[in-house]
Amino acid sequence: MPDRFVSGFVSILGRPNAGKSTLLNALVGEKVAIVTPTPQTTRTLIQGVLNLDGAQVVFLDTPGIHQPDSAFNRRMMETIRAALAERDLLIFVVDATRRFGSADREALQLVRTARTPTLLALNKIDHLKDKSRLLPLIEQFKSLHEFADYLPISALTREGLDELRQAVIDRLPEGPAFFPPEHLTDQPERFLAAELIREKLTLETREEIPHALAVLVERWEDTLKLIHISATIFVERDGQKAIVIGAGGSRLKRAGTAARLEIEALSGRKVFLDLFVKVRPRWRDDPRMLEALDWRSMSGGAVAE
Ligand SMILES: Nc1nc2c(ncn2[C@@H]2O[C@H](COP(=O)(O)OP(=O)(O)O)[C@@H](O)[C@H]2O)c(=O)[nH]1
Ligand SMILES: [Mg+2]
Repeated sequence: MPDRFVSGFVSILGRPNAGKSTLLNALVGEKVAIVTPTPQTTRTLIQGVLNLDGAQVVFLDTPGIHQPDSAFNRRMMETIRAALAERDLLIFVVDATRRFGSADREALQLVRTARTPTLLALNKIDHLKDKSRLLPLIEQFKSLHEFADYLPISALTREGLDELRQAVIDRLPEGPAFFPPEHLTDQPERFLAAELIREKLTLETREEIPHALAVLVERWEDTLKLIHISATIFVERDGQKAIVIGAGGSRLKRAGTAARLEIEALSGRKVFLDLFVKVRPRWRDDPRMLEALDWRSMSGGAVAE
């Protein structure tokens, strides 16, 4: 037994698509956050808990730092600010295959306001052909902020993750476990199901559609053997509805099957999944809709007519 137990809260931050959610899943060893190639897939704070012999780390995945252009995006930015407060440590994730730009500078500026020790995780090194590009990139970030450490990683192949995990644990204070060991995330099952449906639809559609997609679970009937789930998929325009449904319903069917299989694996039960598509113009500026989509506000269900 280790003589010392450490615990703490660690937020994962960075620009859209840097690989934050992939990193969270890799760190905790389970899929708690959905991942797609589309920026702004993560819309809320996603908790994932890592339990080790001598440590418990509560990670928090966040939406990508971006310029907000709707009430929904402003809410996402508030969410990020909330994830900066009262943390023991931050992990700032950057896509090391991309050039440093002004958006990196702005994202970093936000993180600096927290005055919390921050690890720089240089992600996607599996995709970096010329490894000598890492050093100048590190220098660039170093010139703007004194990070606690600089760690090249691949969230996808898990290269460098042992070192990152160790770097986190080394910086956590002594303290008790906050959650029982079986607690992996604070997300309710029905929210996770809605997220998985949104992930599969996002993977099936392209361009602007994913940003107009929202999924709400309206009904969840649990029997010993079977879960019956009815979910509504919201889009903003008729054309988007047609795209989501696909020719003869093919796209909706494919996404639904893929989501159902993952929900079944997660719950260990057979799932019966009903999906409906509704047009809700400008939902991203509708406060009632934003409340309903945020499970932490606990008012789901009331907006689907
Ligand atoms: N090659 C490579 N791709 C990655 C890595 N980490 C994430 N990705 C991909 O980058 C995209 C965005 O990942 P995601 O975790 O959703 O990024 P987030 O927006 O920061 O949460 C997805 O297509 C991931 O598969 C990595 O280490 N290497
Ligand atoms: Mg994400």
